[in-house]
Amino acid sequence: MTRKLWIKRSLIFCSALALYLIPSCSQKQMRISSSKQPHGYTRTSEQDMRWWRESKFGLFIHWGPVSLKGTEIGWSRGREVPVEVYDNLYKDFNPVKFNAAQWVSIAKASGSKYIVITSKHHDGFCIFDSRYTDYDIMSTPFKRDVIKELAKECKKQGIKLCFYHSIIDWHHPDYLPRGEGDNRPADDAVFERYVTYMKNQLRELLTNYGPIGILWFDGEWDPTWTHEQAEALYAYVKGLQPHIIINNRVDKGREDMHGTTKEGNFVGDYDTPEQEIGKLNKDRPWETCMTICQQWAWKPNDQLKSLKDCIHTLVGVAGGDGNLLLNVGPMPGGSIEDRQVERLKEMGDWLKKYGQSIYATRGGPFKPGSWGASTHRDNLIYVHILNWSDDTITLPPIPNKIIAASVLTGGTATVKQIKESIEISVPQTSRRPLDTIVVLRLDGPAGQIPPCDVSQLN
Ligand code: H79
Repeated sequence: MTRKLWIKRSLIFCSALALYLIPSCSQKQMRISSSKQPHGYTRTSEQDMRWWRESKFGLFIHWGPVSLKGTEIGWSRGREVPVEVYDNLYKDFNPVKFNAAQWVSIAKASGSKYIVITSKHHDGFCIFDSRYTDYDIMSTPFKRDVIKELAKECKKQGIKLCFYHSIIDWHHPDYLPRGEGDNRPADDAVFERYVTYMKNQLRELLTNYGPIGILWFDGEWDPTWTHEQAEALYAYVKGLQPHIIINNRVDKGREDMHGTTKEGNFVGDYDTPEQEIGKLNKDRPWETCMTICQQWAWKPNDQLKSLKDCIHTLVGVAGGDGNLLLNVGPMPGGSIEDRQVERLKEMGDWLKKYGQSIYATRGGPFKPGSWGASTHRDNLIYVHILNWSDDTITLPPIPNKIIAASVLTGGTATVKQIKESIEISVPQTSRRPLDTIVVLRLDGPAGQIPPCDVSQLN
């Protein structure tokens, strides 16, 4: 056992004791901030979800020693990269160009309001200083706690820091089942011991870096992870940070990559469609996570999405009442590719001009489709027209009267409201290649209008 691990292990006992002694205090806080559910766990209150709901746009960051190989984080272990090679990459991980201030500035310039970074992916590598393992950033030649530096900068620049934390951990000797190509015997592995390890690390993450916005769990699908463990984990995390938001991947209710949660008493505050835009849903909060290229972790010459793709995704997501968590994978040297930074900046520039039609809006009432999407706030509906097949777009009727109309993206529009429909015509010169946004002012709140289908003839 290394000296560091010895010190780490001897500290486990003290922390465990401290944890045993404080629950009454944390439970008290929990009751104030969250509503108690019949099954003894808590859900995050609407008030605590509000900052995230209104943010609409976050930056996802997948990073680790695997960037040295340019293959996928976690998944390439035992596939493209042999296990022994993968598990030793950290010894060469020295991202000297890492600059927390720069990363946070990039996030801010993109218009995102929160950052979710992989504190640990399925491969088990910890990008933070953990006393419970030597497989962490402090054992690399870099020896700097990336999370600590980011936390400081996020606080300084006013952006929420959040963690992606994988329940799957193919590196930990007690995690079961073993990952692909991993031939270590499993006879001595005790899964419960792994759960304790994970909880200890979550306590580090939730006590050493200030307030954390979201815990974004993943890798909940192995049969070793159960609903009972999920309930306990949810309550544990809430006990440490009562205001934190926790995604649905903490529990077993997720329905494949659509990320919706099936009927049942599952814990988790929001749904998580992956690499696809979620369907309009105003009852259950959701967030699409999507890569800016193809791979989550950095890959040389990966295919970058166009600005149009990115904006259409953001608009489609907002129009469905969701959030967008757009992912970048920094390079092994510690910087983010210039072309990705440029794309993010372009999104930020667009949001600076038209962000009022995205931030703090809700989705609908006109359901998103190939024509575009709509968002609303108070008495305003923002009609985002993304594709034109005709001079006029026909929307279904609404109970409210339209008392004024304008084009946020500049130019003119003619809006005709009749009993059967709303007809919007925008001349060629007023149409914009990314998104033409027509603002309808109603005689009452748009939030009360039930979602309605837009004919696909548009
Ligand atoms: O962190 C990102 C992904 O690494 C993680 N979730 C997002 C947020 C994720 N974990 N699992 N999955 C996504 C599903 C992965 C399926 C696949 Fe595969 C991985 C398809 C291709 C690579 C498994 C391995 C199936 C084929 C090869």
